[in-house]
Amino acid sequence: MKTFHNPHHALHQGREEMFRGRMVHCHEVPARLDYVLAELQRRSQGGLFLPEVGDTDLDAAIARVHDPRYTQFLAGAWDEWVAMDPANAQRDALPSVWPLGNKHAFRTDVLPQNFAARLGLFSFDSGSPLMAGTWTAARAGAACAVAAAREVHGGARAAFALTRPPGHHAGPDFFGGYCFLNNGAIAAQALRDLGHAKVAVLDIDYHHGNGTQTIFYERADVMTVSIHGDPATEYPFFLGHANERGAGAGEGFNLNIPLPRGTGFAAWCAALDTAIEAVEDFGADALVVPMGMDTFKGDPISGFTLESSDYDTVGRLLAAASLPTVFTFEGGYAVDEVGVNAVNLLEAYCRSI
Ligand code: OKP
Ligand code: ZN
Repeated sequence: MKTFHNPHHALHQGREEMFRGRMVHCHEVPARLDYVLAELQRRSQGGLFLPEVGDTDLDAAIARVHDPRYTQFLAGAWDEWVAMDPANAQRDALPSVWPLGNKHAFRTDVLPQNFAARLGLFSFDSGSPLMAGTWTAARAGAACAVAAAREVHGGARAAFALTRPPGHHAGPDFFGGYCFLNNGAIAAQALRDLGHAKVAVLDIDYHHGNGTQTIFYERADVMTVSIHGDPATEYPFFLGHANERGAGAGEGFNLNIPLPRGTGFAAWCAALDTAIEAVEDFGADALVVPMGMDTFKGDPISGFTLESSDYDTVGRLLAAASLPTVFTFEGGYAVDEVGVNAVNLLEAYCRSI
């Protein structure tokens, strides 16, 4: 399958994230993508391409998923951060105040003039540093998602959007969890707009795909399924429970399969079977797989115990769903192994179609 990779990803390179009262080094580093790219090259897996998506088309595809108030904020955020204090040019922007969205405790309809306040309004954690190149990197990543969707629409069985920052925690108007633009959701919406009637998103990252769930929660044309660490103990904590089934027209079109920290491949695989069955029952004619490799046993911030060879099986099982499929690169923080694990999955997928 073709891989569309983001030539600007390294412009986004966070220094530190806030974790339990102190600043710690960022896990989401440029080397993650470089290792996947190197492994794809080493194993001659498919071809490597840069996304060729015009600016107008790209902005339109992003606007189908994200609120213009939010994307305008992101586009100008760095300049505003530096305007607050010229010394900020040497620091990443991190939010530190939030308007507890859904509790009527604070207003979110009035846009504050203060930049730090808007940084909080449009985010949900302090672990997602924003810097000079974040917007350029995230936007070029969304172009990879659009290019992959077009490739699949054009008849390819599958395509891979190899990009960072990741996407699945980003919602219509918020960033968080290292994510700014929701690449998987942008691919799913692009597939809808290209004429696919029913698109499923099957998120296999360790963390719940809260942004994607929120984007499609009230829709019947895009089903969202996520297998992840139980939010009772795992990030992002405030979404991802099994009783979230969708709402309104979307009722029944969201499926969460939370699994306890420590879950091994047998139980994870059973969850994947259930997830694929749900996608088939839905009658999807295209699939998007936000592909997080942080289910790996060596992942420093996650709690499942998959082995490198298990990703062969994952690729084979996903191929058996027999659907045109876009893969987007999400988490995976065991940097030395992330390339091998990702390419194991993709190569097994290709062998099985
Ligand atoms: C992004 B993706 C770790 C605290 C948790 C956020 C994790 C975001 C994961 N020190 N930080 O889903 O892989
Ligand atoms: Zn993750």
